[in-house]
Amino acid sequence: MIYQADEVRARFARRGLSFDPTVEEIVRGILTAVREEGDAALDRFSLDLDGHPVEEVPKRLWREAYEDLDEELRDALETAKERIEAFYREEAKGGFLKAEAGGVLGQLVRPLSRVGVYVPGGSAPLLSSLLMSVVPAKVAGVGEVIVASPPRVHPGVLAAAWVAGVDRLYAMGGAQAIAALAFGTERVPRVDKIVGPGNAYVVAAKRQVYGVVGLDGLAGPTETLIVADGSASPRLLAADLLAQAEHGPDSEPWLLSPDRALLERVEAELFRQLEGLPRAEVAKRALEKGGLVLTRDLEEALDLANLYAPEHLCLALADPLPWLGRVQNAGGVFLGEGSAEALGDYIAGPSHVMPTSGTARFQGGLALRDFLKVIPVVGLSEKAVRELSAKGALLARAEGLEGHARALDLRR
Ligand code: HSO
Ligand code: ZN
Repeated sequence: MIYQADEVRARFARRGLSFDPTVEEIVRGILTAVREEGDAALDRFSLDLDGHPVEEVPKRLWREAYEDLDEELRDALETAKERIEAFYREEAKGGFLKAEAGGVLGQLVRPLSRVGVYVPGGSAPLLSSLLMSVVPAKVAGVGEVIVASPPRVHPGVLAAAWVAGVDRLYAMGGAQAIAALAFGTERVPRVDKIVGPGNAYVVAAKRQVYGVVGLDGLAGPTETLIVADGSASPRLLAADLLAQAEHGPDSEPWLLSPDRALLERVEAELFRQLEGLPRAEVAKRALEKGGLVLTRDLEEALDLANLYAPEHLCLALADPLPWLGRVQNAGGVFLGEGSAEALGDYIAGPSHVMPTSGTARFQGGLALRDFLKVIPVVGLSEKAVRELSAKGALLARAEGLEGHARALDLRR
């Protein structure tokens, strides 16, 4: 089914995370119990919901999982890790201290002390998600990175923990894992920030603990929007849409193009390639969530893409670079049909943890600065103190805050 641009515009403009009141309520109960009872509640929920008590998985087992991997997979994991690391090393992390009339003004940049990374269990063991959150945290200089992943933790995830240099790993999942990381329990140390995607319960829990801890963002189902011109290969486009679609029935693959013949060929390719895809059932449902959209021209396609604010924006264009200037809202941009989103998922370099559900309107993909905080520094000269205090006191009195004004009057 090929939509006209006007048929999707209102839907693109309206979208956003939704919150299920039932999930919110269940999660609230779990968070309160873990906060009040610690490990006892954590184990109770873990047994009830995941069939296992929470346990810390010792490093020895990560190393064994790593050594048990076949050599090629081990090499791929190492390459992915090295590329992510090299990418984030490029992100400047220096603060500054600048002299100002006998004093200084500046910014200190400090890594967070302890970060919790949630790695979902679910239908596919996302070992790449571990690398994509842990490696940037490590490059930023985070003191301790603690991973939570639902039991039984997949050996691939353990091996990735070994490669990435995780500090501690707990077999725990769901809202109870988020609670343990946010509040701390007897066994699980409290973290400063929680990052990583998860299911609806994890997302609800993250939202509810925000403020107690920092967050990278709230992830909804994953999505890809491709803008293509007539130069793009229908086979590659269909394959990329299906790679997106196989994630889950709610993930959204979109293709926007002014070229009707291309859309028709992609539609035919989709049916062909669906056959024989192991996750075809899931992919079919996702394809209904997204769609193919005929636009007037590429400008309209880019405007719609900005309105949608996709997690992944793929520009399958003969000459994509000039269009980059038109990109306003996207979690990550993939230039040209060679730079497949699936390469970004695993090995290109930037973290695949990117904003979904339209949150790319206000944030980009996971970056080094998500693991850093900026601390302003004020060290004024005596002269500046005298001069600024008079004006400061004036502003304080305009606010009716006499105590502030007097503190400054004493320095005039
Ligand atoms: N495309 C997913 C990440 C992923 N894909 C992991 C495969 N493994 C969300 O960006
Ligand atoms: Zn993916």
